[in-house]
Amino acid sequence: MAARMPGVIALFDVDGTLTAPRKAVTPEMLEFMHKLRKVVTVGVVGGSDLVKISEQLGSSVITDYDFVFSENGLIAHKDGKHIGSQSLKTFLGEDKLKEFINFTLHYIADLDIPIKRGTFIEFRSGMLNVSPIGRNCSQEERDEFEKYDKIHNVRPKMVALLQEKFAHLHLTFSIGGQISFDVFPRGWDKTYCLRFLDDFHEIHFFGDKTYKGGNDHEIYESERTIGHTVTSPDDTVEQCTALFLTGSSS
Ligand code: M1P
Repeated sequence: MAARMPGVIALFDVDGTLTAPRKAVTPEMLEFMHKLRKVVTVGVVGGSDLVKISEQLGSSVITDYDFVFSENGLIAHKDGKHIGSQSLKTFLGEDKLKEFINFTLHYIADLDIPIKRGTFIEFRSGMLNVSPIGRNCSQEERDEFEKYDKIHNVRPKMVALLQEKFAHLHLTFSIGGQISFDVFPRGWDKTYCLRFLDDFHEIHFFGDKTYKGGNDHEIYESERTIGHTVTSPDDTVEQCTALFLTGSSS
């Protein structure tokens, strides 16, 4: 570990960057990350909660990486230890939360889409995850919804309405995956995790949704990071090899 680049960290989004969306990491990518970690500090920052990140990156994820930021860093782990968490419940209070949840569930109840399953709102520590089809749909149903949404804009239309209706709550709505969107207070996007990285003068961030409106946009644009847009996990490996491993004996 002593040979690692001092003050430099490579920080990765999960879906579309280290794995295919909502799929498990490949053994090849795990091996690559292991190799990379020998030359540079490595962290991951995902919009998902720790349970889903562990399903994708493995049950030992919090010790496999130097930093693991779930829910954008609203839950933070360093060297396998919990170092911070944020609570949406404390921040908004029960009344505002209830107002938002009630309205959203009514909206979904009236929504005419081909199929609905269960778990329309997932209550996480620092955010709500809202899914018009319901989170416990199958992989096939999830893929179908994503296609349907691209044509009918179910999520963008819903987000536009909620943004207007709840403007007073100063919330951010982020469409980061296939079937849902995340809702959290302004500023609690992926830049939130940067507060845990004050020891690093060079923060390389890799993500696929770096465009405006994507859930990697704010951290990609941040003055504190050097942003890299990737098109797939293979592209992540290629870009990291060129940046960190070319010329390295590891
Ligand atoms: O990591 C991106 C997103 O992954 C999931 O999205 P979906 O289930 O819609 O594909 C969710 O965990 C979401 O919170 C997260 O931002």
